[in-house]
Amino acid sequence: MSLEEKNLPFDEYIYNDKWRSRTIDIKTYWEYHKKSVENLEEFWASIARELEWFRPWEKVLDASNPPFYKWFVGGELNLSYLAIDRHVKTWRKNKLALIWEGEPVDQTGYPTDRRKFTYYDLWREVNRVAYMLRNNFGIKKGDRITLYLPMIPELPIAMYAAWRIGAITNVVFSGFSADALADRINDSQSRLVITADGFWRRGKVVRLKDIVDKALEKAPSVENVIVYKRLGLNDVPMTEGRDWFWDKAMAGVPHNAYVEPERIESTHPSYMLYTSGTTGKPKGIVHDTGGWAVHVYATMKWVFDLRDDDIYWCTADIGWVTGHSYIVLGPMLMGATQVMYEGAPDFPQPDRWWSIIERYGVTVLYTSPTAIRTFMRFGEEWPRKHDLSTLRIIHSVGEPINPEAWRWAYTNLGYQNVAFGSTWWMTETGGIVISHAPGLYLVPMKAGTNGPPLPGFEADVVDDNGKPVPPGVKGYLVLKRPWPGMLQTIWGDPERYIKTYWSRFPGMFYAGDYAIKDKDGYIWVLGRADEVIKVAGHRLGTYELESALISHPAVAEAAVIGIPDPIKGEVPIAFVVLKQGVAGTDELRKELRQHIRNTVGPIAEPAQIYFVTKLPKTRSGKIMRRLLRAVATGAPLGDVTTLEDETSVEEAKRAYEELK
Ligand code: 6R9
Repeated sequence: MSLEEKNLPFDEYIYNDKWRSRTIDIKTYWEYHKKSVENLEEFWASIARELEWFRPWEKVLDASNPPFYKWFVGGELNLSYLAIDRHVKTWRKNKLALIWEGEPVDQTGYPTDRRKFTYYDLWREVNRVAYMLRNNFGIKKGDRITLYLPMIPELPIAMYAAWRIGAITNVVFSGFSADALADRINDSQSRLVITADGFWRRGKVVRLKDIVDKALEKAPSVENVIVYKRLGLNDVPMTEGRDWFWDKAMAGVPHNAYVEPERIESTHPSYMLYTSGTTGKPKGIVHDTGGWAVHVYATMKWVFDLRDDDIYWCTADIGWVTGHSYIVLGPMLMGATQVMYEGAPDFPQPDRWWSIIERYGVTVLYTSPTAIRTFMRFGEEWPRKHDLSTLRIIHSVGEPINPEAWRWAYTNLGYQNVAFGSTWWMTETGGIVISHAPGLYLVPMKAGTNGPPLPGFEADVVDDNGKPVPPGVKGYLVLKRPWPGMLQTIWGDPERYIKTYWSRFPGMFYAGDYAIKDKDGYIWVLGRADEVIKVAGHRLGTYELESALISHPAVAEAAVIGIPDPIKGEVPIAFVVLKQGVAGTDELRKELRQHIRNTVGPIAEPAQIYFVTKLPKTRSGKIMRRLLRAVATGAPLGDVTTLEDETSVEEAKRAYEELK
């Protein structure tokens, strides 16, 4: 595929130098970039020195046992200290750190649930929670804690508290089901779960604790559950001796509790986060402490250019990596003021977000293409009702942004007067890798690109043999050097870490994405090259959906693929072979959808289910999902020489056409 085929605006440059950005041409940028990677260790060390270390590192990068790279070896630090204590010691002590707003509104549409925290407020809360975890629940360095919480301040507070004492957080997105939660608790062997009674979403109550109870039937490692009363539901089932409401859990914690931040080795894990890959169960991606902090801090400065007078808002959920790096850690490392919200973009009305931007004067917005496309559909009248002129930087993340969506947001949200980019990275990278950098040197923007790799990152696009492809030719995205925020391993499975990321192209990190490089060296990530799909920016593996379907008694076999969707980017569809004698009715379709919602989560519900009597397979029995994708998208079938039974494709076609 070439750039022209994708209809990308290859040569369209858009300059913008509002708000202090230094706009430079791409040649000058590459000179700067070259210096950063030639002197990689010194480059990263110079940034790391801007943070505060309890003990300096002895070695910036230990590359003696690749791909198990180690960063800032010998150094000691604490994320809770860097995010909070450090600011409390300065004039920022009483600066607003967090503005939170819940979903409920009064008759006039004004939010009724709002909480604001200064850095000092957070410091006091975090100390109390850390004290509770350590003294009341015996949590110590290295223990894993599973956090299954909605978007309420207690989620970041619990994370800082855990990191303060060296515990490893395992956050599970509150949209995942009981089974998905149980898998993640079991694999991480968590001793403690922190959750809430429930939360608001689009005017409905989501009962979270009920889901935890179901998960715990299958997760014996959990000794205690702490339940925050977000809603104050009075019928929450509590298991005696195991479950504690937050206020009870805090029993005996002094109001002015202080917990000395542990001196954590740079290489000690700070968090794990489960993510989907090509095959097998979701992998527990493990991140270190020091490298991650340095990577996130650098990108916070370069990409978001945060200053003390900024109001920053990242619309992601903390249950995904974007929320980890760019809500919980990043803005706090900078001593910034940020907004966090509970709810959905289109409730009570499609201007919820614009009203938030206007009411708090948001200056820097980090959001997703899927959200922008949703707003496009609602129309310009919604953003037009509000004054969004405070915005100076917008970035998107999670999937490729189509040029139309880019232009719409640039015009209707940014008034054609913002720096606006699409930041490429993934759970495994820990932080942004390819992006425009208005806080450093802004190169001309192009609608839909990711831009050049940031300084200190060597990204490239290669062919099947690992050779760089010429400009305009599609290939695989790789990273050619280790970087500070990189994953350390896969929890409990170092072999899989090597195999998944470092075996496809020896010596290079394989991202699993298709990409194109243009003649300026800008990278345009096109989408996944494997069985991962991005549904409204949420990363799912088709394998998880297939396993879920097969676990239903009516199903013999299943193949799931992602197909393009105008709003969500991609949606899953399923081809299902039923067991002998089972009739493929609409009733059963409904039941299977519900079954996926229960076993994976509502975000994974297939857009359509097609019943067939066989799946297209190779002679060796592998499902050829590529052919199913061709059937659903009308693309040419391509090479079918390995296909065992051609009628399987015909049948899939018929099933597809029938439900069109
Ligand atoms: C941060 C995050 C990673 C996958 C990644 C790629 C896609 C993310 C993108 C993008 C094009 C962007 N992706 N950002 N594609 N342009 N700006 O999303 O992490 O959930 O692990 O997903 O998302 O396909 O490989 P994660």
